Amino acid sequence: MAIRSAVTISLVPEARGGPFVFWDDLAGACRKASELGFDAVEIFPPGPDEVDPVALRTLLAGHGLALAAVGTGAGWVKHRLNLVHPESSVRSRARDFIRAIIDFAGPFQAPAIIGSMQGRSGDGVDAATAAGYLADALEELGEHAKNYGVPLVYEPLNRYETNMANTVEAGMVILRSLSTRNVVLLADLFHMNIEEANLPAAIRAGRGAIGHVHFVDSNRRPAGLGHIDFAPIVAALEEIEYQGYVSAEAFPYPDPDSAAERTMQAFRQYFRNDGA
Ligand SMILES: [Mn+2]
Repeated sequence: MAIRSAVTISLVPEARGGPFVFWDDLAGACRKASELGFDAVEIFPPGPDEVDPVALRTLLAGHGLALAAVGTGAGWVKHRLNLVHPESSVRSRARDFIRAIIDFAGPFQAPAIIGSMQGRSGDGVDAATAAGYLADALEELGEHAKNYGVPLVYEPLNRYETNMANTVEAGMVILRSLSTRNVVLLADLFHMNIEEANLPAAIRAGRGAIGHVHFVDSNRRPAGLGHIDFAPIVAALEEIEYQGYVSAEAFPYPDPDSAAERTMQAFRQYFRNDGA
């Protein structure tokens, strides 16, 4: 199994302005992704019940695409839910939302991603309490994902978006504290560019823990349109025998089709498995 390419599609109007390559039109985005040679799409849905799984299966099969992963961030963006909220009813609804996304994505052999739904400590929850809430949720949801033979993906974010885990190492500390072994990390090169001292070293240290990659440049534009030096990062991913997706979670800069094309150019340039 080689490293595979994916591209993001947002179906959440409230996320407009966010780092997603394609927007709103699932069928059109799948057609374009397939034309450009992507292996898969990563979907950011408004909720677990808002994409018809039968229609999605037909669409993916028709375009020869896999589902790389499904984001859960609409729970935060649309409903202001998160896993470390001071109110237990909100935490519980956050878990329900993510569990339902796992149930949607699982039959496609796709993992759910916890990014913004991790919330942050402060505002009524101290750091230790929040860490406990997050760990409990990862235990339960990670075990739930096992029902589908997929991991649960946890994403460290930069300091402006969370204080739960900002680096691969901080993410690994959380993973090591869990009894479930079914949670993996998302290495998002945009967040890492802000937080890591050395991106290739952080990836090498994440061997065995990194299960998904957001392939994006320093300014959150498509790979190649910022100042990240990708060659040593790709070498580190190959060195740790990373076998997941590199998924373009980037601004649709200068427009969605061009962003997808630039990403595919970069993918072909850097990853050996795509006929470059
Ligand atoms: Mn990301």
